[in-house]
Amino acid sequence: MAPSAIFPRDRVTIVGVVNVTPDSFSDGGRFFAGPEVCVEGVVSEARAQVAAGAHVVDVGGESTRPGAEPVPREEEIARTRPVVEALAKDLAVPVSIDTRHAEVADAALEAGARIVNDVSGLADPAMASVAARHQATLIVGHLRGVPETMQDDVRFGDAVADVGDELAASLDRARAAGVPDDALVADPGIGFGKRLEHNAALLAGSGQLRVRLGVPILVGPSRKSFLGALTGDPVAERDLATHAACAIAAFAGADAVRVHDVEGARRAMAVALALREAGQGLA
Ligand code: HH2
Repeated sequence: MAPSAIFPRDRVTIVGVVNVTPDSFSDGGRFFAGPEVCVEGVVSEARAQVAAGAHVVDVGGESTRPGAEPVPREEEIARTRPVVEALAKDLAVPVSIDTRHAEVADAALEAGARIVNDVSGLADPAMASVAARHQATLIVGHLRGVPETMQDDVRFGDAVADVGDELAASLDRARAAGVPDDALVADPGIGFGKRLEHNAALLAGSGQLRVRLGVPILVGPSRKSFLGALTGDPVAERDLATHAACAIAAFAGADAVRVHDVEGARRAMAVALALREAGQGLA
């Protein structure tokens, strides 16, 4: 499958989340039996996500929640590589590796992943060349600094303009390392060093970002704390709010959403896409 076929314009691509971490903020520890990752459990969850409508399954081995402790590379590889290998063999959809580290991405791409999802915006200088060498799709996220401290000093003039400019610079670095344009996806980094008003502006501004950057836009608001701040919902009850945020972003122009609840997203995206297309017809 060519990279451009994974995020086509005529659908909203649904990326299902499978975190093989003990400490992710909403689904940590689900697939751990003692210290070991339970690969069968992950395969069964991923199959269910694909049956529910996921176009991509995204595997992460390190939590990036605010204040999270970094995971040693060997540990992150030990968590993710066997899972990626099993999923790449088992699933009919592409597997993505969610990592900030080129070494981890390299191991996952060797094991059959087709997409690198880097929330750090290429903080590891080797990341883009690893993606290029494997002819992988590269999702470039927006993050100032590191997850440990990203919420400490948040300042934007105009969040959509600032994030757009900073993402454009990261995308240029990826191009310079040999990643072709049709293999690039940009993500404004919802919840990554942003306050509620920035998250809201970036989701509503998905279409502006798309025009500014010229590549597909992925958004990942799933279950994040700004949704709790808006609704009062605890983390386990934020899927409805997630689907509202994703639907509005998709209506505004987002090409892809990263979610924990794929079934709900499929329904929300069916409606959002129909309304977006109807709106374009009226323009
Ligand atoms: N958010 C998280 C992780 N990966 N990838 C992209 N492209 N965009 C996002 O917004 C994004 C992401 C954080 O959420 P989660 O994986 O649920 O939690 P944790 O980082 O605690 O594992």
